[in-house]
Amino acid sequence: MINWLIKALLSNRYIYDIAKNSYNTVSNRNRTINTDIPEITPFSFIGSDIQEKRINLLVPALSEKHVFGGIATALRFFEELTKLYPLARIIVTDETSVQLKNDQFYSNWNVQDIGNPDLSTNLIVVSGNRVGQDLPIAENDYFLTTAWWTTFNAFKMLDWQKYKYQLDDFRKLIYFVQDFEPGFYSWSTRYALSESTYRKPNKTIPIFNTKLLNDFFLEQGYKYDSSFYFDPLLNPVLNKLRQGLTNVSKEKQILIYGRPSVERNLFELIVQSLNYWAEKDERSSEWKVLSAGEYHEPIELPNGLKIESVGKLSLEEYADLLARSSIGVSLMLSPHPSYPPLEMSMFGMKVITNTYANKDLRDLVSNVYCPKSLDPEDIYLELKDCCRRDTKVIEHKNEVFSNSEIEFPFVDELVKLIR
Ligand code: TRH
Repeated sequence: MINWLIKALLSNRYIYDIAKNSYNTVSNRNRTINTDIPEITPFSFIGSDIQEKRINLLVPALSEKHVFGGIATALRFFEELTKLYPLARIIVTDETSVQLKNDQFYSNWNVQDIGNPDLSTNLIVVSGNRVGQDLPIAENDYFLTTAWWTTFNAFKMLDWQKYKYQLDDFRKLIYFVQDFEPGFYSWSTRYALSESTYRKPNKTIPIFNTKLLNDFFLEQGYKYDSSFYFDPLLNPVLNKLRQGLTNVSKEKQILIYGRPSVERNLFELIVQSLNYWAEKDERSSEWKVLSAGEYHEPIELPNGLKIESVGKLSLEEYADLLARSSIGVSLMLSPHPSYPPLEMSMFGMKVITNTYANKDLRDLVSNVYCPKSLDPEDIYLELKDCCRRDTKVIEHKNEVFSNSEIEFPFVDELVKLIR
Protein backbone atom coordinates (compact mmCIF):
# COMPACT_ATOMS: atom_id res chain seq x y z
CA MET A 1 0.00 0.00 0.00
CA ILE A 2 2.80 2.42 1.04
CA ASN A 3 4.81 1.47 -2.06
CA TRP A 4 1.79 2.08 -4.24
CA LEU A 5 1.24 5.49 -2.61
CA ILE A 6 4.89 6.52 -3.10
CA LYS A 7 4.78 5.37 -6.72
CA ALA A 8 1.59 7.33 -7.36
CA LEU A 9 3.05 10.49 -5.77
CA LEU A 10 6.30 10.20 -7.72
CA SER A 11 4.44 9.89 -10.99
CA ASN A 12 3.56 13.57 -10.51
CA ARG A 13 6.39 15.56 -12.18
CA TYR A 14 6.26 18.39 -9.61
CA ILE A 15 6.50 16.06 -6.60
CA TYR A 16 9.16 13.99 -8.34
CA ASP A 17 11.37 17.09 -8.86
CA ILE A 18 11.03 18.16 -5.21
CA ALA A 19 11.89 14.65 -3.99
CA LYS A 20 14.86 14.39 -6.36
CA ASN A 21 16.29 17.77 -5.35
CA SER A 22 15.96 16.97 -1.64
CA TYR A 23 17.62 13.60 -2.16
CA ASN A 24 20.50 15.20 -4.10
CA THR A 25 21.02 17.90 -1.47
CA VAL A 26 21.24 15.35 1.34
CA SER A 27 23.40 12.87 -0.56
CA ASN A 28 25.78 15.57 -1.91
CA ARG A 29 26.55 16.89 1.56
CA ASN A 30 29.01 14.12 2.47
CA ARG A 31 30.22 13.37 -1.02
CA THR A 32 33.80 13.86 -2.21
CA ILE A 33 33.76 14.82 -5.84
CA ASN A 34 35.47 12.36 -8.15
CA THR A 35 36.91 14.10 -11.21
CA ASP A 36 38.72 11.06 -12.64
CA ILE A 37 38.06 9.84 -16.16
CA PRO A 38 39.44 6.29 -15.77
CA GLU A 39 39.64 5.62 -19.53
CA ILE A 40 42.27 8.32 -19.94
CA THR A 41 44.44 7.32 -16.98
CA PRO A 42 47.81 8.42 -18.36
CA PHE A 43 50.32 5.93 -19.69
CA SER A 44 53.99 6.44 -18.88
CA PHE A 45 56.56 5.40 -21.43
CA ILE A 46 60.03 3.93 -21.72
CA GLY A 47 62.25 3.57 -24.81
CA SER A 48 62.53 0.27 -26.66
CA ASP A 49 65.43 -1.01 -28.81
CA ILE A 50 63.19 -2.93 -31.17
CA GLN A 51 64.06 -1.78 -34.68
CA GLU A 52 61.56 -3.63 -36.86
CA LYS A 53 58.43 -1.79 -37.84
CA ARG A 54 55.65 -2.72 -35.47
CA ILE A 55 51.94 -2.06 -35.89
CA ASN A 56 50.15 -1.49 -32.56
CA LEU A 57 46.40 -1.88 -32.12
CA LEU A 58 44.82 -0.10 -29.16
CA VAL A 59 41.50 -1.63 -28.08
CA PRO A 60 39.59 -1.25 -24.80
CA ALA A 61 39.06 -5.01 -24.47
CA LEU A 62 39.93 -8.29 -26.17
CA SER A 63 38.09 -10.93 -24.12
CA GLU A 64 35.38 -12.72 -26.05
CA LYS A 65 32.51 -11.42 -23.93
CA HIS A 66 33.33 -7.87 -25.04
CA VAL A 67 33.74 -8.59 -28.73
CA PHE A 68 30.62 -7.39 -30.55
CA GLY A 69 30.55 -5.81 -34.02
CA GLY A 70 32.96 -2.93 -33.39
CA ILE A 71 35.94 -4.80 -31.96
CA ALA A 72 35.39 -7.74 -34.35
CA THR A 73 35.65 -5.39 -37.36
CA ALA A 74 38.71 -3.60 -35.95
CA LEU A 75 40.41 -6.97 -35.47
CA ARG A 76 39.72 -7.95 -39.09
CA PHE A 77 41.30 -4.68 -40.23
CA PHE A 78 44.26 -5.11 -37.89
CA GLU A 79 44.82 -8.64 -39.21
CA GLU A 80 45.20 -7.18 -42.73
CA LEU A 81 47.73 -4.64 -41.45
CA THR A 82 49.76 -7.29 -39.59
CA LYS A 83 50.49 -8.86 -43.01
CA LEU A 84 52.36 -5.69 -43.98
CA TYR A 85 54.47 -5.26 -40.82
CA PRO A 86 57.13 -7.62 -39.42
CA LEU A 87 55.85 -7.21 -35.85
CA ALA A 88 52.50 -6.51 -34.21
CA ARG A 89 51.32 -5.65 -30.72
CA ILE A 90 47.85 -5.31 -29.21
CA ILE A 91 47.62 -2.84 -26.32
CA VAL A 92 44.48 -3.59 -24.30
CA THR A 93 43.70 -0.31 -22.54
CA ASP A 94 40.85 -1.14 -20.13
CA GLU A 95 40.88 -4.81 -19.18
CA THR A 96 43.15 -6.01 -16.38
CA SER A 97 43.27 -9.60 -17.69
CA VAL A 98 42.11 -11.18 -20.95
CA GLN A 99 40.34 -14.44 -21.84
CA LEU A 100 41.14 -14.91 -25.50
CA LYS A 101 38.97 -16.62 -28.07
CA ASN A 102 40.60 -19.70 -29.65
CA ASP A 103 41.42 -19.88 -33.35
CA GLN A 104 42.00 -16.17 -33.78
CA PHE A 105 45.12 -14.86 -35.53
CA TYR A 106 46.35 -13.53 -32.15
CA SER A 107 45.30 -16.51 -29.97
CA ASN A 108 48.85 -17.79 -29.40
CA TRP A 109 50.66 -14.46 -29.11
CA ASN A 110 52.61 -13.75 -25.92
CA VAL A 111 50.40 -12.03 -23.34
CA GLN A 112 52.04 -9.81 -20.74
CA ASP A 113 50.98 -7.24 -18.15
CA ILE A 114 52.16 -3.71 -18.73
CA GLY A 115 55.51 -2.99 -17.04
CA ASN A 116 57.41 -5.98 -18.47
CA PRO A 117 60.41 -5.72 -20.85
CA ASP A 118 59.58 -5.34 -24.53
CA LEU A 119 59.77 -8.47 -26.71
CA SER A 120 60.65 -8.85 -30.35
CA THR A 121 57.62 -11.11 -30.94
CA ASN A 122 53.96 -10.48 -31.58
CA LEU A 123 52.60 -9.40 -28.26
CA ILE A 124 49.49 -8.53 -26.26
CA VAL A 125 50.05 -6.01 -23.46
CA VAL A 126 47.27 -5.79 -20.89
CA SER A 127 47.24 -2.24 -19.54
CA GLY A 128 44.14 -1.83 -17.37
CA ASN A 129 46.44 -1.60 -14.28
CA ARG A 130 48.94 0.88 -15.69
CA VAL A 131 49.60 3.30 -12.83
CA GLY A 132 53.33 3.19 -12.00
CA GLN A 133 54.16 0.92 -14.98
CA ASP A 134 55.87 1.89 -18.25
CA LEU A 135 54.86 0.97 -21.77
CA PRO A 136 57.84 0.49 -24.12
CA ILE A 137 57.62 2.62 -27.28
CA ALA A 138 60.07 2.13 -30.14
CA GLU A 139 61.00 4.53 -32.92
CA ASN A 140 59.31 2.29 -35.45
CA ASP A 141 56.02 1.79 -33.63
CA TYR A 142 52.93 2.64 -35.68
CA PHE A 143 49.46 2.95 -34.15
CA LEU A 144 45.92 1.92 -35.03
CA THR A 145 43.29 3.17 -32.58
CA THR A 146 39.61 2.37 -32.09
CA ALA A 147 37.41 3.89 -29.32
CA TRP A 148 37.95 7.64 -28.69
CA TRP A 149 39.94 7.15 -25.47
CA THR A 150 42.36 4.71 -27.14
CA THR A 151 43.01 7.54 -29.62
CA PHE A 152 43.35 10.10 -26.83
CA ASN A 153 45.95 7.87 -25.16
CA ALA A 154 47.77 7.17 -28.44
CA PHE A 155 48.16 10.91 -29.17
CA LYS A 156 50.35 10.99 -26.02
CA MET A 157 52.34 8.05 -27.43
CA LEU A 158 52.95 10.00 -30.66
CA ASP A 159 54.08 13.06 -28.68
CA TRP A 160 56.49 11.01 -26.59
CA GLN A 161 57.83 9.13 -29.62
CA LYS A 162 58.50 12.36 -31.55
CA TYR A 163 60.32 13.87 -28.57
CA LYS A 164 62.30 10.74 -27.58
CA TYR A 165 63.47 9.81 -31.11
CA GLN A 166 63.73 13.41 -32.39
CA LEU A 167 61.40 12.74 -35.32
CA ASP A 168 60.92 15.64 -37.77
CA ASP A 169 57.17 15.43 -37.53
CA PHE A 170 54.40 13.45 -35.83
CA ARG A 171 53.83 10.03 -37.23
CA LYS A 172 50.10 9.90 -38.05
CA LEU A 173 48.03 7.26 -36.33
CA ILE A 174 45.26 5.34 -38.08
CA TYR A 175 41.95 6.10 -36.38
CA PHE A 176 39.32 3.41 -37.00
CA VAL A 177 36.15 5.48 -36.58
CA GLN A 178 33.04 3.31 -36.16
CA ASP A 179 30.56 5.87 -34.87
CA PHE A 180 30.23 9.52 -33.85
CA GLU A 181 31.25 8.70 -30.28
CA PRO A 182 30.44 12.04 -28.55
CA GLY A 183 26.86 10.90 -29.12
CA PHE A 184 27.42 8.10 -26.61
CA TYR A 185 27.16 10.77 -23.86
CA SER A 186 25.10 13.75 -22.86
CA TRP A 187 26.80 17.17 -23.31
CA SER A 188 29.59 16.54 -20.83
CA THR A 189 33.34 16.12 -20.26
CA ARG A 190 33.35 12.79 -22.05
CA TYR A 191 31.45 14.34 -24.96
CA ALA A 192 34.08 17.09 -25.17
CA LEU A 193 37.06 14.74 -24.84
CA SER A 194 35.79 12.31 -27.44
CA GLU A 195 35.00 15.14 -29.85
CA SER A 196 38.51 16.54 -29.38
CA THR A 197 39.96 13.36 -30.90
CA TYR A 198 38.42 14.29 -34.28
CA ARG A 199 40.22 17.64 -34.29
CA LYS A 200 43.84 16.60 -34.78
CA PRO A 201 44.16 16.15 -38.54
CA ASN A 202 47.97 16.55 -38.33
CA LYS A 203 48.09 13.34 -36.27
CA THR A 204 45.30 11.27 -37.81
CA ILE A 205 44.27 9.28 -40.85
CA PRO A 206 40.67 8.24 -40.17
CA ILE A 207 39.11 5.09 -41.60
CA PHE A 208 35.32 5.36 -41.45
CA ASN A 209 33.14 2.29 -41.03
CA THR A 210 30.57 2.84 -43.82
CA LYS A 211 30.05 5.59 -46.35
CA LEU A 212 27.10 6.80 -44.27
CA LEU A 213 29.39 7.60 -41.34
CA ASN A 214 32.00 9.14 -43.64
CA ASP A 215 29.33 11.45 -45.09
CA PHE A 216 28.08 12.37 -41.62
CA PHE A 217 31.59 13.54 -40.62
CA LEU A 218 31.89 15.53 -43.85
CA GLU A 219 28.52 17.17 -43.17
CA GLN A 220 29.69 18.09 -39.66
CA GLY A 221 32.68 19.88 -41.21
CA TYR A 222 35.58 17.65 -40.07
CA LYS A 223 38.51 17.78 -42.52
CA TYR A 224 41.52 15.51 -42.99
CA ASP A 225 44.38 15.47 -45.53
CA SER A 226 43.68 11.79 -46.15
CA SER A 227 40.88 9.52 -45.02
CA PHE A 228 39.23 6.30 -46.19
CA TYR A 229 35.94 4.52 -45.69
CA PHE A 230 34.92 0.90 -46.18
CA ASP A 231 31.77 -1.17 -46.58
CA PRO A 232 31.91 -3.80 -43.82
CA LEU A 233 31.44 -7.49 -44.55
CA LEU A 234 28.56 -9.42 -43.10
CA ASN A 235 30.43 -11.20 -40.27
CA PRO A 236 32.17 -14.05 -42.17
CA VAL A 237 31.03 -16.70 -39.64
CA LEU A 238 27.40 -15.53 -39.90
CA ASN A 239 27.67 -15.46 -43.68
CA LYS A 240 28.78 -19.07 -43.79
CA LEU A 241 26.05 -20.17 -41.38
CA ARG A 242 23.45 -18.26 -43.41
CA GLN A 243 24.17 -20.35 -46.47
CA GLY A 244 23.26 -23.51 -44.54
CA LEU A 245 20.03 -22.02 -43.14
CA THR A 246 18.25 -20.81 -46.26
CA ASN A 247 15.50 -23.44 -46.02
CA VAL A 248 14.57 -22.88 -42.38
CA SER A 249 10.92 -21.84 -42.01
CA LYS A 250 10.08 -18.53 -40.43
CA GLU A 251 8.15 -18.57 -37.17
CA LYS A 252 5.79 -15.97 -35.71
CA GLN A 253 8.65 -14.63 -33.68
CA ILE A 254 9.83 -11.05 -33.12
CA LEU A 255 13.50 -10.61 -32.27
CA ILE A 256 14.64 -7.41 -30.61
CA TYR A 257 18.25 -6.27 -30.26
CA GLY A 258 18.08 -5.89 -26.50
CA ARG A 259 21.03 -4.23 -24.79
CA PRO A 260 19.75 -2.36 -21.70
CA SER A 261 23.25 -1.07 -20.85
CA VAL A 262 23.96 0.44 -24.28
CA GLU A 263 21.91 3.62 -24.39
CA ARG A 264 22.17 4.24 -28.11
CA ASN A 265 20.31 0.96 -28.72
CA LEU A 266 17.18 2.51 -27.08
CA PHE A 267 16.09 -0.51 -25.08
CA GLU A 268 13.41 1.27 -23.02
CA LEU A 269 11.91 2.71 -26.19
CA ILE A 270 11.63 -0.74 -27.74
CA VAL A 271 9.93 -2.04 -24.59
CA GLN A 272 7.47 0.87 -24.58
CA SER A 273 6.64 0.24 -28.24
CA LEU A 274 6.08 -3.46 -27.58
CA ASN A 275 3.78 -2.52 -24.72
CA TYR A 276 1.56 -0.53 -27.09
CA TRP A 277 1.66 -3.28 -29.65
CA ALA A 278 0.83 -6.09 -27.19
CA GLU A 279 -2.09 -4.09 -25.88
CA LYS A 280 -3.49 -2.55 -29.06
CA ASP A 281 -2.89 -5.10 -31.79
CA GLU A 282 -5.67 -7.65 -31.39
CA ARG A 283 -3.46 -10.30 -33.05
CA SER A 284 -0.39 -9.75 -30.88
CA SER A 285 -0.94 -12.91 -28.83
CA GLU A 286 -0.11 -15.00 -31.93
CA TRP A 287 3.53 -13.89 -31.57
CA LYS A 288 6.53 -14.71 -29.42
CA VAL A 289 9.05 -11.99 -28.49
CA LEU A 290 12.76 -12.70 -27.87
CA SER A 291 15.54 -10.30 -26.92
CA ALA A 292 19.19 -10.99 -27.83
CA GLY A 293 22.37 -9.01 -27.14
CA GLU A 294 22.63 -8.77 -23.36
CA TYR A 295 20.86 -10.77 -20.67
CA HIS A 296 18.01 -9.11 -18.77
CA GLU A 297 15.09 -10.34 -16.67
CA PRO A 298 11.95 -11.35 -18.61
CA ILE A 299 9.63 -8.38 -19.15
CA GLU A 300 5.85 -8.85 -18.89
CA LEU A 301 3.76 -7.27 -21.66
CA PRO A 302 -0.04 -6.85 -21.79
CA ASN A 303 -2.23 -9.74 -22.94
CA GLY A 304 -0.01 -12.39 -21.34
CA LEU A 305 2.92 -11.67 -23.67
CA LYS A 306 6.48 -11.55 -22.45
CA ILE A 307 9.92 -10.43 -23.70
CA GLU A 308 12.23 -13.36 -23.01
CA SER A 309 15.93 -12.54 -22.97
CA VAL A 310 18.39 -15.03 -24.44
CA GLY A 311 21.43 -12.88 -23.58
CA LYS A 312 24.50 -12.65 -25.81
CA LEU A 313 24.40 -15.71 -28.04
CA SER A 314 27.22 -17.49 -29.83
CA LEU A 315 27.26 -16.65 -33.53
CA GLU A 316 25.83 -20.13 -34.27
CA GLU A 317 22.85 -19.59 -31.94
CA TYR A 318 22.37 -16.04 -33.19
CA ALA A 319 22.32 -17.23 -36.83
CA ASP A 320 19.74 -19.86 -35.97
CA LEU A 321 17.50 -17.26 -34.31
CA LEU A 322 17.85 -14.88 -37.27
CA ALA A 323 16.87 -17.67 -39.64
CA ARG A 324 13.73 -18.61 -37.64
CA SER A 325 12.47 -15.13 -36.71
CA SER A 326 10.15 -13.12 -38.98
CA ILE A 327 10.47 -9.60 -37.60
CA GLY A 328 13.36 -7.71 -36.05
CA VAL A 329 13.33 -4.50 -34.04
CA SER A 330 16.82 -3.02 -33.78
CA LEU A 331 17.35 0.66 -33.08
CA MET A 332 20.49 2.76 -32.83
CA LEU A 333 20.41 6.51 -32.29
CA SER A 334 23.52 7.30 -34.29
CA PRO A 335 24.57 7.86 -37.91
CA HIS A 336 26.10 4.37 -38.14
CA PRO A 337 23.63 1.75 -39.44
CA SER A 338 24.78 -0.78 -36.78
CA TYR A 339 25.10 -4.40 -37.79
CA PRO A 340 22.04 -6.19 -36.35
CA PRO A 341 19.41 -4.55 -38.63
CA LEU A 342 21.58 -5.42 -41.64
CA GLU A 343 22.08 -8.97 -40.38
CA MET A 344 18.36 -9.40 -39.76
CA SER A 345 17.63 -8.27 -43.30
CA MET A 346 20.29 -10.61 -44.74
CA PHE A 347 18.50 -13.49 -43.00
CA GLY A 348 15.18 -12.57 -44.65
CA MET A 349 13.60 -10.84 -41.65
CA LYS A 350 11.46 -7.71 -41.85
CA VAL A 351 13.36 -5.11 -39.89
CA ILE A 352 12.18 -2.05 -38.03
CA THR A 353 14.95 0.43 -37.46
CA ASN A 354 15.28 4.19 -37.09
CA THR A 355 16.59 6.92 -39.37
CA TYR A 356 19.13 9.43 -38.06
CA ALA A 357 20.68 12.49 -39.76
CA ASN A 358 21.80 11.21 -43.20
CA LYS A 359 21.05 7.56 -42.32
CA ASP A 360 17.99 6.03 -43.97
CA LEU A 361 18.46 2.31 -44.52
CA ARG A 362 15.27 2.04 -46.58
CA ASP A 363 17.24 3.51 -49.49
CA LEU A 364 19.95 0.90 -49.20
CA VAL A 365 18.64 -2.36 -47.78
CA SER A 366 15.62 -4.61 -48.54
CA ASN A 367 13.02 -5.45 -45.90
CA VAL A 368 13.71 -2.34 -43.81
CA TYR A 369 10.88 -0.24 -42.34
CA CYS A 370 11.35 3.00 -40.41
CA PRO A 371 8.82 4.61 -38.10
CA LYS A 372 7.76 8.19 -38.84
CA SER A 373 9.33 9.27 -35.56
CA LEU A 374 10.69 7.59 -32.45
CA ASP A 375 7.42 8.04 -30.58
CA PRO A 376 6.72 4.48 -29.32
CA GLU A 377 3.28 4.77 -30.86
CA ASP A 378 4.82 5.25 -34.32
CA ILE A 379 7.08 2.24 -33.76
CA TYR A 380 4.03 0.22 -32.70
CA LEU A 381 2.22 1.20 -35.93
CA GLU A 382 5.17 0.00 -38.00
CA LEU A 383 5.31 -3.24 -36.03
CA LYS A 384 1.60 -3.84 -36.46
CA ASP A 385 2.01 -3.41 -40.24
CA CYS A 386 4.99 -5.76 -40.30
CA CYS A 387 3.01 -8.44 -38.46
CA ARG A 388 0.53 -8.39 -41.34
CA ARG A 389 3.06 -8.38 -44.18
CA ASP A 390 3.77 -11.51 -46.16
CA THR A 391 6.58 -13.50 -44.51
CA LYS A 392 8.01 -14.47 -47.90
CA VAL A 393 11.59 -13.28 -48.35
CA ILE A 394 11.73 -10.85 -51.25
CA GLU A 395 14.62 -10.22 -53.61
CA HIS A 396 17.51 -8.99 -51.58
CA LYS A 397 19.45 -5.75 -51.77
CA ASN A 398 22.11 -4.56 -49.33
CA GLU A 399 24.26 -1.60 -50.25
CA VAL A 400 25.84 -1.16 -46.82
CA PHE A 401 27.57 -4.50 -46.42
CA SER A 402 30.35 -5.13 -48.92
CA ASN A 403 29.64 -7.22 -52.01
CA SER A 404 33.31 -7.93 -52.46
CA GLU A 405 35.53 -10.40 -50.61
CA ILE A 406 38.01 -7.61 -49.98
CA GLU A 407 36.80 -5.45 -47.13
CA PHE A 408 39.73 -3.00 -46.98
CA PRO A 409 41.00 -2.48 -50.53
CA PHE A 410 43.06 0.56 -49.49
CA VAL A 411 45.52 -0.99 -46.98
CA ASP A 412 48.59 -0.79 -49.26
CA GLU A 413 47.90 2.85 -50.09
CA LEU A 414 47.35 3.61 -46.40
CA VAL A 415 50.58 2.00 -45.25
CA LYS A 416 52.54 3.97 -47.88
CA LEU A 417 51.03 7.18 -46.49
CA ILE A 418 52.36 6.60 -42.98
CA ARG A 419 55.87 5.42 -43.86
O1 TRH B 1 30.48 -3.43 -31.02
P1 TRH B 1 29.12 -2.91 -30.86
O2 TRH B 1 28.73 -2.42 -29.53
O3 TRH B 1 28.83 -1.84 -31.89
C1 TRH B 1 29.69 -0.93 -32.30
C2 TRH B 1 28.97 0.37 -31.99
O4 TRH B 1 27.57 0.18 -31.81
C3 TRH B 1 29.14 1.29 -33.00
O5 TRH B 1 28.26 2.33 -32.79
C4 TRH B 1 29.02 0.64 -34.36
O6 TRH B 1 29.26 1.63 -35.19
C5 TRH B 1 30.09 -0.39 -34.52
O7 TRH B 1 29.85 -1.36 -33.61
C6 TRH B 1 30.23 -1.02 -35.88
O8 TRH B 1 28.02 -3.96 -31.31
P2 TRH B 1 27.13 -4.18 -32.56
O9 TRH B 1 27.67 -3.74 -33.86
O10 TRH B 1 25.81 -3.71 -32.17
O11 TRH B 1 27.27 -5.77 -32.46
C7 TRH B 1 26.58 -6.60 -33.30
C8 TRH B 1 27.33 -7.87 -33.43
O12 TRH B 1 27.27 -8.63 -32.22
C9 TRH B 1 26.77 -8.73 -34.51
O13 TRH B 1 27.53 -8.49 -35.68
C10 TRH B 1 26.90 -10.14 -34.02
C11 TRH B 1 27.23 -10.01 -32.55
N1 TRH B 1 26.21 -10.66 -31.72
C12 TRH B 1 26.56 -11.78 -31.01
O14 TRH B 1 27.71 -12.24 -31.09
N2 TRH B 1 25.62 -12.38 -30.21
C13 TRH B 1 24.33 -11.90 -30.08
O15 TRH B 1 23.49 -12.49 -29.37
C14 TRH B 1 23.98 -10.73 -30.85
C15 TRH B 1 22.58 -10.19 -30.76
C16 TRH B 1 24.94 -10.13 -31.63
